[in-house]
Amino acid sequence: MNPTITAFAQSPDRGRGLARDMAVRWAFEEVGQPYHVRLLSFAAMKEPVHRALQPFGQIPTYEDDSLALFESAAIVFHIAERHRALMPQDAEARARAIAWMFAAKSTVEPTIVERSMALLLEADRPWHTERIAMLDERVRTRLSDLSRWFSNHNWLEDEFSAADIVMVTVLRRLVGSELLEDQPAVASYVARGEARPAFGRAFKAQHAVFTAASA
Ligand SMILES: N[C@@H](CCC(=O)N[C@@H](CS)C(=O)NCC(=O)O)C(=O)O
Repeated sequence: MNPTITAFAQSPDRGRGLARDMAVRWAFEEVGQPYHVRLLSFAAMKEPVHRALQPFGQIPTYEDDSLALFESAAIVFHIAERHRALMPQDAEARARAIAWMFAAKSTVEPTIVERSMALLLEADRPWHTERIAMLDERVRTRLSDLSRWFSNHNWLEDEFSAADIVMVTVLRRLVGSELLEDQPAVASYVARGEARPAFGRAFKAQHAVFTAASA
């Protein structure tokens, strides 16, 4: 049976491909694994039946015949393991690719998400300008660290891997912002990821949900 994932029935990103099922869709497309999608409303995500799969009431989740998983990076890693693809063969390079996945989710993503949330939810607060300046600076630091890496690497490891799926999807939240444009090496890395045919197919599939919901 093909795996089933969950995704937003109505994504708040208005079709920009930022919801975290995007990473999972992209991994499936890279390995050629067909999959089903169960679309959920915000209310359904908070129901006990979904929380049994995702304790925090979020998307995405993954289910196959024997396994249920949550956390997009863990799902991407599982897909890579199951298909023996998207991870370096060499044991040390593989360990480093895993480290990059953790880095994307625990070192890079929090700064970017905190800034996005502040822009979305706190714009009317008297301290907004000062706080955004501080959050911008934190993101700038991470991007400049990554920029050093991408000044002489195309991907996080020698070859494109699951770690790049996780990192590119994290960084895409900054597409269109000066923060990313100011770091051409990182912007080019994101563009390289987006140029992969598998990314294009995943984006199209997620975008179709947005188009159908807004029709
Ligand atoms: N670390 C989790 C984050 C999951 C997450 O934040 N999902 C968002 C959609 S991209 C969500 O479900 N938000 C609704 C909510 O938290 O109520 C992952 O990568 O899977």
